[in-house]
Amino acid sequence: MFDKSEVRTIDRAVLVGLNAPGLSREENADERSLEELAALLDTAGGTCLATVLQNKSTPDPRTFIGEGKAAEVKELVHSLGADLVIFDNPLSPSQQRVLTEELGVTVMDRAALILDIFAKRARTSEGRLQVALAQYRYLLPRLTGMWKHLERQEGAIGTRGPGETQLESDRRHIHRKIAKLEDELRDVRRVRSTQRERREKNEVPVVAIVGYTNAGKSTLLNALTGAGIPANDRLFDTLDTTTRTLEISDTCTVLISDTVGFISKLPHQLVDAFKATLEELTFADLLLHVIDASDPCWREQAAVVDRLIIELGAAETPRLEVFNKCDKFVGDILPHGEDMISISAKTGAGLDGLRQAIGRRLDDGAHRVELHLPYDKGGLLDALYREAKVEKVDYGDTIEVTAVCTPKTLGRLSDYLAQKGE
Ligand SMILES: Nc1nc2c(ncn2[C@@H]2O[C@H](COP(=O)(O)OP(=O)(O)OP(=O)(O)O)[C@@H](O)[C@H]2O)c(=O)[nH]1
Ligand SMILES: [Mg+2]
Repeated sequence: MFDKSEVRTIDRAVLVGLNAPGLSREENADERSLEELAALLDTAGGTCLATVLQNKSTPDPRTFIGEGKAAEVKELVHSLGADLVIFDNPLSPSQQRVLTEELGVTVMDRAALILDIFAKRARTSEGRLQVALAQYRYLLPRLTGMWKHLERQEGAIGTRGPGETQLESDRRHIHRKIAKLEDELRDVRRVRSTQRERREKNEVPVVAIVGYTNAGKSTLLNALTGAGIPANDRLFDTLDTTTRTLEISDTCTVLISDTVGFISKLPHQLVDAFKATLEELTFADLLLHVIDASDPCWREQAAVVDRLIIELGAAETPRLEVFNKCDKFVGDILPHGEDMISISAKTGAGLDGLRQAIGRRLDDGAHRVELHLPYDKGGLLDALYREAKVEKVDYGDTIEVTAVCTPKTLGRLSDYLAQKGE
């Protein structure tokens, strides 16, 4: 069923947006958001033939853009030979149905296009599960419309005709599918939580890289760790989380993860379905919010990311704002201040500063020290194994231990210090 909704490589589309003061920022469209929609279409393999931006005080409940404008779009579709119309704003299932009928070609909204891109990009089984779940959730309220459309064609009016029966069984089928996918994702989550427990036990701090799509998250992880993740100039290049270790100093190592990118009007079905992946954010010790400083819309993009971080329950997590692509920045001064840092993941500029900034937030001031413990104080060695990272133990005249300790542990052992580390 989903194959049909996929954007095929030959798809030639007219993009339509409605700018209405009554709509919320997330629901509204303007020239910039239409440009972004064209980039999304390009990512999906389609071609943009024309864009139409309608200004109207409030959306039309039936046709969204109004009867007159709908007729104009129909005309345009016809003259350009388009086979698809994509709305930048979210359409209700009934508006989508009406518009499909009136325009005579497939009509979808931005959410459906994003779902399509995710479906194409998903590589791992987890990614596929998440996307399938989001697609079914998106489809469910739209089923009615699909069958009503058929009923009318077949002339079956009123009573529970074949279409309605089909609708019921389809709905049950999809509910079953959703339940099954949720089960499978729960299993994935269980694996994740064991991994997390292991990390917590090891007390390795976790850093999550978040940000708008195409901001340079994967490029940054590659630059810091040589992770070798593909980083292409297209939207939603990364859908799977990659985690690597990063040495901040010789006593501080962190785990750092690349995550899926955010975008304005990200379908909430996707956010829900990707919660397992995005949970990385909620248990991270530090978020690196990567912002493309060379994009004139970086403020809006950063605001979208901020809102999603709150929605995902990570509002309290400490955050560094990382202004990336400063090699391409054209303004006067880069944003600066506490918790802000400018870098270029591409040229490497500012990466040392970023490492230090991460270190300042996560390094608990641990030191590598050598301790000489008398044999009758063997209990201290047990304490060290519990509280510190013991690297080496030699049994000579005393128990000679090399360990990385926090200042607190060190305070109790200062009598036995042989020689201070760095
Ligand atoms: N000029 C410049 N380009 C950069 C920089 N960092 C990343 N890029 C480019 O920006 C594009 C996107 O980079 P990615 O690292 O894939 O971005 P991402 O945030 O991982 O994107 P998604 O995975 O799609 O969400 C690529 O073409 C990178 O080469 C930078 O510092 N300067
Ligand atoms: Mg990426």
